[in-house]
Amino acid sequence: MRLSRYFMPILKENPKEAEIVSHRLMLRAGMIRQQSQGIYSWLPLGKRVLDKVNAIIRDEQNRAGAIELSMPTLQSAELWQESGRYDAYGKEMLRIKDRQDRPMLYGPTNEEMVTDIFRSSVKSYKDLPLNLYHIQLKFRDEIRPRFGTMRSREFMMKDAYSFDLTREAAEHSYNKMFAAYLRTFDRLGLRAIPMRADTGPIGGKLSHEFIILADTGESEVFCHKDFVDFDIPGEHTDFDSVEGLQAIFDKWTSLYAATSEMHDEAAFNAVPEGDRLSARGIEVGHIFYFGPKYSEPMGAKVQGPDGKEHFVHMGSYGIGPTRLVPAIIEASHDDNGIIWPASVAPFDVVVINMKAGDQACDDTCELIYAALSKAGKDVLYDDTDDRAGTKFATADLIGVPVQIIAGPRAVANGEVEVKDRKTGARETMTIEAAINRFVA
Ligand code: P5A
Repeated sequence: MRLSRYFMPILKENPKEAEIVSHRLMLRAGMIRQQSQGIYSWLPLGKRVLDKVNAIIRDEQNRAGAIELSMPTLQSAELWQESGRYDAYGKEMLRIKDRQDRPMLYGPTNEEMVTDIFRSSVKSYKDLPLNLYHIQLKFRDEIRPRFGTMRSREFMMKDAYSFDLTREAAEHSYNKMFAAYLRTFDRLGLRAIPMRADTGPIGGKLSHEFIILADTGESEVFCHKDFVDFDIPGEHTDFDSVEGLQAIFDKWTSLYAATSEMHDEAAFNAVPEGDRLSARGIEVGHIFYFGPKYSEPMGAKVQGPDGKEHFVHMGSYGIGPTRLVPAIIEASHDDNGIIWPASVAPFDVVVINMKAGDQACDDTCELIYAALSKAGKDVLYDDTDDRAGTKFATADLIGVPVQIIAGPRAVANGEVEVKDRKTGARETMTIEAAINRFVA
């Protein structure tokens, strides 16, 4: 991508409305734009990061055996009347009428809709287990939308829904998502700790919130400090192994960890004082087991091996991609801007032409740009005629992990400078060596 032809509206000044660093940096880097309260456009740079986050989420959902579909944002009120949640959901639900005066709503979540899909075609236990997910916009008319896309009214959610014949089987489905979530957040460069949490309007008795520790987090959390160093389930985790996944779940729930709503002061005080971590956190995921809460009122049942009909046991599993992007920034930035983990960086490398119009600089940059693009890298080429200082500031602000800097003096020697955004380390090397670093 040539910066001269890209759309990346950088702000020079700090936006006044942004209270936390991620919101400030997302606005300054031209990643998002507020359209109305708690409703955002994702501009091209932000969209790239969001897409990469979603690709990792999708990859781990698929690995755990979940199957992707796509459900609409608008739902009929009837479904919600069946489950009994239409009235209970309150003012957070955006209610709409269509031209025939039929009550509709902008979905805040999809338990009802997916239960309807399930009951229309699954009739036998032989088709279980089943886990269906999508990545779709949701709307919740939050009282206090704030911090940009961290808590917005329209937001994206990956929501998965599992269906099983028995409670035991449903627990295995829960454990699959539990392990998948640990892997997902790890791949996003985050340490998320599962904590016992309140189930709120989704319901059920068992749930875990996945929390990132951050001073700007909205939740107050309490946990054992050892969670910070626990091992993440590996790439070859067998998601069909009931014992294997149970062992992961048991280990990750063996020590104290709870959000303020579920906090048990006495249990926390039993943790040795030096091991207690009392902090603020950002909830990036939340998983639930609620058994037949929706299947019973909505008549979602299958024939079991005993020939009888059974209401299915369900769980639901949410991750907030549009919250994850600012959460990653909260965890990874410095005074100059964002520092993206390589896995979600909008570009792998930025090539900075320090003297656009200078033949040798232009030729060198074009050569590097072409070679790296051909090698499948996402390359941003700063071919603008901005001052070098502006270019460096922009490259630092948008947080691309590696900068290749081509200035007249180095280029005259057949060299460029390679800068690591995170450490700030700079290295002068031949053009060929700079290319090989990515191509090899
Ligand atoms: C689980 C999947 C649910 O809605 N139903 C389907 C269940 N859970 S939840 O905890 O309410 O939300 C799941 C995740 O969505 C993100 N999220 C938000 N992100 C941005 N702005 C919001 N207003 C918002 N509300 C929820 C969070 O990451 C949450 O964990």
